[in-house]
Amino acid sequence: MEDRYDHRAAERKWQQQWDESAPFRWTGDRTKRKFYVLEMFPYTSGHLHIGHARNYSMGDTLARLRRAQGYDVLYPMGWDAFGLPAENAAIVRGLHPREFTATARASMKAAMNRLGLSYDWSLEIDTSSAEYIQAQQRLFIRFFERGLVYRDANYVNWCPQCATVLANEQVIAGRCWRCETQVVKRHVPQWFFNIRAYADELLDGLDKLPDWPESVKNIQRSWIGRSHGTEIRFSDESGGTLAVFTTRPDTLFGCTFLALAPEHPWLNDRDLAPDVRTFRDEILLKSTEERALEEKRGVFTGHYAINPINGERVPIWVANYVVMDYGTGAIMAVPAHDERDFEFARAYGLAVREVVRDPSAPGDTLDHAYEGTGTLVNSGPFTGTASQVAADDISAALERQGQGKRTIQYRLQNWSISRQRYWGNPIPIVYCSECGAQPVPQQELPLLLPDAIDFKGTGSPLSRSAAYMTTTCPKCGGPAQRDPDTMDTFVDSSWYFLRFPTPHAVEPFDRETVDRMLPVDAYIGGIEHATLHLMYSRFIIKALRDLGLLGFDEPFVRLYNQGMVNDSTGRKQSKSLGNVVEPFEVIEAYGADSLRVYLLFTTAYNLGLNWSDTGPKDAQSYLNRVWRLAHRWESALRRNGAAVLDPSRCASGAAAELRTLVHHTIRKVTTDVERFQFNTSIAALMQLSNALYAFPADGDPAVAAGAIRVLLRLLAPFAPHFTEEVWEQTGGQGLVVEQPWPLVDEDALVGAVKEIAVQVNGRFMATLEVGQDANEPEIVEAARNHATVGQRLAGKNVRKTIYVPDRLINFVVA
Ligand code: ANZ
Ligand code: ZN
Repeated sequence: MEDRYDHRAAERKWQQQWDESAPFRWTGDRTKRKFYVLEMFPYTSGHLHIGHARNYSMGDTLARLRRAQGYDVLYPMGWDAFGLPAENAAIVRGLHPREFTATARASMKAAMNRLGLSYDWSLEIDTSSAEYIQAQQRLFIRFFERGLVYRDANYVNWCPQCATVLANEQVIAGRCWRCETQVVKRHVPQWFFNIRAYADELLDGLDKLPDWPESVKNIQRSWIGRSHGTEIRFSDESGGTLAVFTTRPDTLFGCTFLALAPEHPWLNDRDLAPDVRTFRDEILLKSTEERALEEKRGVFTGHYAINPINGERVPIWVANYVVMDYGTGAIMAVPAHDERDFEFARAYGLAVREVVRDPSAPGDTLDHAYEGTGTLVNSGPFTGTASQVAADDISAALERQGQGKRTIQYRLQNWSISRQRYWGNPIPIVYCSECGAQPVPQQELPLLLPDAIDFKGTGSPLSRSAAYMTTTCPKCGGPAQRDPDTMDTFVDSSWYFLRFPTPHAVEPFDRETVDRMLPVDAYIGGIEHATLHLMYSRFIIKALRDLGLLGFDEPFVRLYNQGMVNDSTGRKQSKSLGNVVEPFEVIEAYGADSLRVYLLFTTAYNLGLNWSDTGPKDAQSYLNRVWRLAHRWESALRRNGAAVLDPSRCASGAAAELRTLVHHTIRKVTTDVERFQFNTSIAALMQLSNALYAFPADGDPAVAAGAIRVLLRLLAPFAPHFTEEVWEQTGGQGLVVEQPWPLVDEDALVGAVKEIAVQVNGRFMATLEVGQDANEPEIVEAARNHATVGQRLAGKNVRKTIYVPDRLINFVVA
């Protein structure tokens, strides 16, 4: 064996070999248990950054473990290729987006290969390919036929810089998620996915995802924003009606005015005084966020409505704090009990009438709104009733009169998917003046983008291509126009994980295969996708299930949000700060395996990692230590080619101790990788390496060799090139990846210790070392006697003790 490990030569050699022999092919072997590992596929930006490297190292390590354990592993990669990066590059550099995408894809793929990632590249997909376009258009048409996608003219979020519509999820603090330009409202015809039809299931389904981070589930919960209340119909003087949504029907007698959002359609049907029109037009230009930052402003429309509970006449105002996309876009204002209404009423001298008495401050002079509950006052027949009871009684009374109904409101809006951009999947719909919107016939799919396009001007670039736009109606054969828009790229990413098993099929996916391979067992990606991608994907799966196209409810059973890789001082990496670490340079200097080990060893996967320039070097030193170990025992290794340790040679002394540690390490690495605790698995491997260094020089060489082989096998998912090279240079049998995963021999652990995590009320308190054969009562006893735990439990009543064998013990105290 050579004296030193040459990472450049070894990595080149093994990558080439993997390329040729394709050992990572998904077999689809139905006799095995399936396992689907997936990282959120990247935009084809052209740059693979160090955060990607960390993310993909995690998925790869898990995929390698699962394969070795005998699972049928699906671990694919693809490209979220449509979208603005390519289109903007095209505009700025005069490149066609297709050329930009092809180059970007090639360089990112090369970088992935240099990291040694074990994707099955035969399953690669590209959302901008004709195959994918075709498949998605088929899906779109199925949704269209079932009314799950519909067209409507609506006020939408508009980014003046990107000249496109944005979904609510793409507006961050009032700004475009991409270019940070202030978003405004525009009235445009749009296609919408009816995601609201699934609001309840999307919300309630979160409770059935125990292996999702609580933070993501909470973001989704508040994004869906389910609210129980009453819709109350006020009539206006011209015989029309105005419905308001309130969560406090008990305050109806305190309503002193109505307020409408500037977008409210009621305003379209009236003659408005000039000052009303001016105010309205001014506010319409502002984003919701901008409006919220302003002081509360409004204007009286000159019209009145009738309060259905007492016949009172109340003025109708337009106000900047009422938003169109919640409830009905109109509110009954109750200044005495709503802080916003109070502020508004004070500013314009509108009446404030107390109807709920604050039990803690009777006789209050109303210098603020009281938003709590209490006993009703000034409320006709309901006076003296408790507010919760009154809420029910008033709603019931309104329902009897046909002037109200109890409803549920959601913050979640339907998903607008029309984008006035070129580089996206064309919407396969044709407009005929006779027949209306008609889907493009199946045999004409895919509807592809025209190659030649004019990016100058506003609106959709496709609308300027006469050759593209002009067509005939599939129904009557008359002249017709195409839809000038393309689909939001989040449509592409909302179902791509169904496509991998059959990347070239005509049908979007194969039901039998996806029913077997999905849900994804481990999905890895950033928390920034909590509301966009992760909500859309859940919706699409539920909709496809209801269309009878697949048979499961959720796309991803386990979700892992990896932490960010920051610079050494904890700042976010950015071009402008000049602190970006290039994976290529690190790989060149220290090797891909050193980078992988460093990225996984340094901290827990979900924590931020502050880059350290010496980190990859330290990881390299560790690998070199393992190399020297193999060098020292080379001749023994040559006689012992497999990862097995013969128990009959380990009866006592150093050999017995080493055998115990080996099996302890197998267990630790196996369970820790399964739980995404890569850092502690690597720590265990280091510990085993140290023990091997301490193994006596005159000890049994067969024992040392067997232990080193196990070490190499366990290290292989983290450092795949390195371990193959050691294996080969020491005459190992076959390839490391072909070796089965070592099994724990429980006999070896008798007398050894195992680690149990101790929690109190679910909070980690201590790690307990107990004998391998300790039973539950002994462990409970030991945990109670642990200093920290004992202190925490002192004088407390333990209501429940939860024991998860070999893992943890949790005391629930009052
Ligand atoms: C009268 C009232 C009286 C209200 C009171 C509150 C307190 P959540 O909990 O978020 O569902 N509201 C309804 N639609 C609105 C819109 N489009 N724009 C701005 N505000 C709107 O909030 C529901 C409450 O928010 C509703 O109940 C309504 O004000 C307001 F003492 O109605 B309430
Ligand atoms: Zn027609």
